[in-house]
Amino acid sequence: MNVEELISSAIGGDRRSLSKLLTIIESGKSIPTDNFGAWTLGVTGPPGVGKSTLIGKMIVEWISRGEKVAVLAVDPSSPKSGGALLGDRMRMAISDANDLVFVRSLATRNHPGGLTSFLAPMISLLSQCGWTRIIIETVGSGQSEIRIVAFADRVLLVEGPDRGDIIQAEKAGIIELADIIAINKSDLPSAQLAADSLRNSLTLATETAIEVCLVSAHLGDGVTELVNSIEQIDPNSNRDTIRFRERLLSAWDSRLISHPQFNEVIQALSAGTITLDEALEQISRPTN
Ligand SMILES: Nc1nc2c(ncn2[C@@H]2O[C@H](COP(=O)(O)OP(=O)(O)O)[C@@H](O)[C@H]2O)c(=O)[nH]1
Ligand SMILES: [Mg+2]
Repeated sequence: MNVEELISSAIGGDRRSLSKLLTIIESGKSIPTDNFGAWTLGVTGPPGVGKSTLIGKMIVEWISRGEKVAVLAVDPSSPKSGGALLGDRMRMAISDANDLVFVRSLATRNHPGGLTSFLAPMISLLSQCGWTRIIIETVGSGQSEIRIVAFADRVLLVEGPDRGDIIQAEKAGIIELADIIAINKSDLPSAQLAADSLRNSLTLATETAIEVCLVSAHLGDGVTELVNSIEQIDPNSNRDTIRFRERLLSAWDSRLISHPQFNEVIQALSAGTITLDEALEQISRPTN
């Protein structure tokens, strides 16, 4: 099948065609996609806080509301299938779960220039194929993850009951990107304290109130309320500026790193044959 045939087959619901098209996009080829104004949510937070487990629970909630959920997991340890995200019991309870959930893992290590140039077309394609809730899961621990999550129109920061992690997120600037924060593992005793102390520090630090929800992905507590709040997020909030700043920076980085002379210029710099200004001059010249 050629790309056009794959697209119409994917739009018709064929998951293998959709997977193939995502692989084509990931390999750097561009495919024609229409932008349907996709609904996107970035989910970020430190490893182990329960992002994947929580996403699984939110998927169940969305399915019950008639949505179809696709997950792009930029987290090497994340479950690779919708069934694994939902868990066996849930998968059996939702008989057509497999038609309503789609999961794709993306590895950052394959893409030194970042995932920037792939995310937008992937999101468009998924939306074109009828996926109404598109989730991007990423470990929120560094600049590149912040940039990935900035590609979503809504951002959920997930934290555990450990105050230390939350302080890290504050330092990394992730909280500025977030529309809503979920403190997961509310079944553990320290969660309430973590939520209270975060709420306090947020009221001091920011003018606009960011909602802090307590949830337990294990028990399912607070998940309906969390999804309700996420649905009410206005994607054109004042966080837009921060997001577009990150999107622009990541597009810039990715262009720089994929410049054919990038390595050459670094060599020349370390050999002392050119100055930093000359280096910049060389790699900011357009290549095509
Ligand atoms: N106690 C408790 N553990 C949880 C909860 N949600 C997830 N976990 C556990 O936390 C660990 C990491 O979960 P995972 O979803 O893979 O986290 P991720 O790395 O953020 O995606 C797993 O062992 C989960 O079973 C919760 O609500 N309560
Ligand atoms: Mg995960």
